[in-house]
Amino acid sequence: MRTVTRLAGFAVGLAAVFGATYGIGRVVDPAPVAESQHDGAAAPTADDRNATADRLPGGLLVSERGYTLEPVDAPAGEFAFRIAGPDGRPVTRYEVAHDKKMHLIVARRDLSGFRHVHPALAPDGTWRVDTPLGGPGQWRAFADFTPTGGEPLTLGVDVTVPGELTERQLPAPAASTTVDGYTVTLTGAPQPGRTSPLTLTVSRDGRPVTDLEPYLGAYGHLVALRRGDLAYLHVHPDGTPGDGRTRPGPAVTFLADVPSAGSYRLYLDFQHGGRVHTAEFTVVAGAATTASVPTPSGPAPTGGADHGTPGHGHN
Ligand SMILES: [Cu+2]
Repeated sequence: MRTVTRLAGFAVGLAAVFGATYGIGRVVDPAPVAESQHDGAAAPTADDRNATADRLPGGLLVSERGYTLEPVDAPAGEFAFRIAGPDGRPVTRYEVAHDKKMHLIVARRDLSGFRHVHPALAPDGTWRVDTPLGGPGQWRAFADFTPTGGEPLTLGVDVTVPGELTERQLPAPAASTTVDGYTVTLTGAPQPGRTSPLTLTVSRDGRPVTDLEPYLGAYGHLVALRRGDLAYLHVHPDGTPGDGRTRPGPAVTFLADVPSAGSYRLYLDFQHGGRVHTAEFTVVAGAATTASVPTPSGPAPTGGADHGTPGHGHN
């Protein structure tokens, strides 16, 4: 039973990931805790520390590898921050990734209010943008960037917008959703611990959209946030415009690496008609390992892209 073996190994891996990320994610200021954990426990080697950092999903830490995300006081209606570098000074040199030097993603802790914006860099290293924070609540802001001479990083920080807030329930998993008159259908299911293809198919008025416009160097940009700690997941587009094989819709395929079972919210940005639209999905990874095991029926799943038909057992 290859599947059973894999699931068992998987559960052990999950415990490790959850143990690490949950402990950190629950603390107000994660960076010092991460350091004290490393310093306090049986003196891990530098290799151990690097290995741990490599396994952590992005966005859980406000400070990593010497770089720290520092919100800056800003006028009403504006959001501003800096990235302090290893020398303590604001970083002013960045590499372009996905068409931009800085991607700022925000979402409330209940996974509502997602926005993905691109701030402007001032010469002193301050990033400024019309605030994407859409009202009261506990927000998480993610800075996704590559400092010149460094590795890609996603740092995260909590931001509170005062006022009356209404916690929103996470919408139930669904195979399709609508946004701005478009219907977007998701096929594929993320499988913890391995790369899973997710395909999003865009239609409008019942007809496939075959003239998607490149956005951030791809026909779509997908961000996934994990419920509970808002781990920020890298989801890479499979193919780029102009590579001779990637078509401008209706289907856009991504390769997702989710680190654990659990619920995730997917946010697909795509451009059509000169405007960016965001379609949102709830997906549950590894449902069979946490819920009751579904009764086998029909042929065993073969894995991969043919998952994700409605009623696949994810709930
Ligand atoms: Cu971006």
